[in-house]
Amino acid sequence: DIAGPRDIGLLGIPLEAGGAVAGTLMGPAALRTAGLAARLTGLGHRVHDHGDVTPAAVADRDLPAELAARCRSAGTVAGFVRAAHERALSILEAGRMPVFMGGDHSISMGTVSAVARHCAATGRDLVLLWLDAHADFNTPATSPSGNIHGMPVAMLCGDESLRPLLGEHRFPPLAPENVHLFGLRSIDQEERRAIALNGLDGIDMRLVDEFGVSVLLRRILADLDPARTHLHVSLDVDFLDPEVAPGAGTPVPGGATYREAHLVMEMLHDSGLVGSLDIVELNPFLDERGRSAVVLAELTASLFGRSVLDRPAGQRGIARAA
Ligand code: 6HN
Ligand code: MN
Ligand code: MN
Ligand code: MN
Repeated sequence: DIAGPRDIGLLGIPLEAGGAVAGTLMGPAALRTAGLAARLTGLGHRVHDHGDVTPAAVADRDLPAELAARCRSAGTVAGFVRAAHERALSILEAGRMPVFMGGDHSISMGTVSAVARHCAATGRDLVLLWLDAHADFNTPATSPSGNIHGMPVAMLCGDESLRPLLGEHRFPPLAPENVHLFGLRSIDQEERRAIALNGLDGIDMRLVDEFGVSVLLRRILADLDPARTHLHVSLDVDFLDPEVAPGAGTPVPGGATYREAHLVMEMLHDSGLVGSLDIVELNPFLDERGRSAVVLAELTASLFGRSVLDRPAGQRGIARAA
């Protein structure tokens, strides 16, 4: 439950090799400059900044030849993924709620796999909410780009060809029905087929337009058992419309508005189910005067309880008040 004061652990994972556009390595620094920690302590939480990970030394030749051939910078990505996994696990074991600051989206191979291990050890069900324009469900065999940031969901669902990126670490793969892709508006052809084949829950922008984020998110949350569920939220900056957050390397028009994104975060807060968060793909080099970094910091504050008016428990949302 994140209703009361929490012990929050920030971890920077300055990786850019998983994407095609340089600059996401500055993401953690920009989020710190945008005042992320102060916004959270201002809400009454305790915040410990664990600094940035130091990547493990992994060369392309240390990986299966097929993987290294099909994926750009596989060794560099593997070094960050392994280090992120180890640091994430120790933050979770220390009882802190981790906020992982990317870095491109391939960091989630390290962070979410660690959360999956922690959940298995503590008897909880891991549910993944992937807020993103993209599905990130490519594999080395299907990817049109070879960019690893388009593949983390496949890896987390157990794709064997991507597993060597994590080295010796083992984790229980996510069940596809526990993966909710939210905000979709750009999918590759084979990726689309794989989503249907594997039974992932996909919520595209057409559904958001038709029903609104509140109905769609409530439907996901209503199915979750509060006593057992650990909800991991992976927030890609391109979930937002590029007009709201221009600091994105793979922008797609037609994304979430400023208020839609805040409403998602506010409802997630009220659910009390969120146990960990990734903030990824922020590219400060493409940003305009830091405004995307500020938007992401504000959204994180909403996830941790910032609200316009006080909303006593039991009076949150029409459904429960009625
Ligand atoms: N992201 N589907 C495209 C690819 O190259 O696989 C884009 C992936 C974007 C990844 O936004 O995290
Ligand atoms: Mn725990
Ligand atoms: Mn992504
Ligand atoms: Mn994306």
